Amino acid sequence: NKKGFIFDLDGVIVDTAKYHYLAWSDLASELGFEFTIEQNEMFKGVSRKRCMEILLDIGGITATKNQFDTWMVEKNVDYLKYIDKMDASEILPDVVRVLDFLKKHHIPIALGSASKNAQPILEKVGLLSYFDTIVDGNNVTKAKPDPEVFLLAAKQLGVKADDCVVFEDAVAGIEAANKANMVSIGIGDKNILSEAQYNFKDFTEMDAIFLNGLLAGK
Ligand code: G16
Ligand code: MG
Repeated sequence: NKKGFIFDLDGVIVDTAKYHYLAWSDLASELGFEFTIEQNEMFKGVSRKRCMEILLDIGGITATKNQFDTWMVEKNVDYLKYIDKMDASEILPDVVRVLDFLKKHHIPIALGSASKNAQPILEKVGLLSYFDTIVDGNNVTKAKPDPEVFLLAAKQLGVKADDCVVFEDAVAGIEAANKANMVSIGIGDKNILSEAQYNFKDFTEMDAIFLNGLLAGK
């Protein structure tokens, strides 16, 4: 069967979590409380709106609808300032090697991200042309761990869900991939991503034997 590969963005292709953190902590300090790097873990793979809700919870702040929206926009404007400075040097190790391997084998590739800034980030780092389709926070209604983002990506690639492989760094993303009946590959801490079918610290640990196995699989 024809295979399809789906990449998460933040934490898999680039480490934008650090920029999300800077923007959220800027907002928190403006609102008069501290947002820690440990708390930022909860925000990985989670939609902007949900992050805003959690942040206000942490600060014990009740916001009007207006304030909520204003602060969310403010955070994003701040975040985009960091994103604007990104270039190819921020691509995580061996991501390009894996993308090139898939291209060489004519495997369709999708992005499956919760971010609404996915396309400009891929452009910034020069990877946009690798992707046959981008499914991101602008195209889905249900956030991870709902499988919608990955199911839509499979559909747009013209590949059956069972024949898709997902690379993810967030617990919610692994759960979404498993629900979609896809091969789930955790990129990051294997203790945190224990529900993944396979675990790798990063792409440098993923050799051609493993990748060939995925192409031959099932
Ligand atoms: C990413 C990040 C999340 C972020 C979300 C929305 O998800 O991991 O921390 O809140 O996107 O991003 P934005 O504010 O740019 O729309 P993923 O799925 O790419 O890891
Ligand atoms: Mg991620």
